[in-house]
Amino acid sequence: MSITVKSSIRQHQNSVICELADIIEETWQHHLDVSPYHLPSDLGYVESRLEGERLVIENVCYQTPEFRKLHLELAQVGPNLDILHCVMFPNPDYALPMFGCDIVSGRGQISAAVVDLSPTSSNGLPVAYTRALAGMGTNGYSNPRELPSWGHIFSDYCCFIRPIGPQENERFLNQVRHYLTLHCQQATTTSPTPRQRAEILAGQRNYCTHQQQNDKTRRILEKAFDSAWAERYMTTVLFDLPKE
Ligand code: 18B
Repeated sequence: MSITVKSSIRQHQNSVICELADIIEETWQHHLDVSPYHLPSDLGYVESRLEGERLVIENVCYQTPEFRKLHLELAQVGPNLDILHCVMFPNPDYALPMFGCDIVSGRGQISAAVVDLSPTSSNGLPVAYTRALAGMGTNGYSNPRELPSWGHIFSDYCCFIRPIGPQENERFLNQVRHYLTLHCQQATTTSPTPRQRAEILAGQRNYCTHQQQNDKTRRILEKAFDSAWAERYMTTVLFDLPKE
């Protein structure tokens, strides 16, 4: 299947976010056998008002044999705050880590750029990942940021930074491309291990319940809607727990 939809808020967003959205979709399309994934019908495109400013959310969702859900989300809060959010949720028959990425840009300056391949197994990341990610993380960036208390779910290769200038923006884009490509290549060459399903499910649940504790994300959604809506959105769209 070919992905041709270009979302309408994309052309108005921070250029690093636009570039990353293109990289993510191109990499998925090149490496994976994607088919549509249907979100609850009222949650694909969402619009609200946050303190008098417009909040627009656009979701792109797919599934593949190896991933129960691929989620790319672009959000814009008023004229000044742009957000990219992306998570790849493995099919629990596959012992794969969680790919996650978030960029938050305020008034044209990125304040937070995060990418990680986070383990779902108590043994940590598979060795093919640790080999390919050796030496990566926040190396080479001038402003690494401190992870919040729930951030122990991330791997040693987590990159959480405030990028400064075009060189660091470019470096971050290339790093995300590397993590994504590695992950897609690993996914399509990994055999399913249904006997490990319970452990993998527990690992995904642990990841999602900790991500749901991100108060900065929750606060934006609560202000634009209300706390019940924010809770539903965080637990059904952003970080839904896999069914048995
Ligand atoms: N997130 N982010 O996705 N978040 O979704 N994000 C922020 O400069 C949104 C993920 C992560 O310091 C901030 O401080 C909204 C994934 C971490 O306490 C804002 C949406 C990962 C932090 C938002 C969204 C992830 C963070 C503050 C839905 C990682 C730092 C920006 C569209 C894989 C948390 C700043 C802290 C921060 C908002 C990480 C405003 C609304 C997948 C670690």
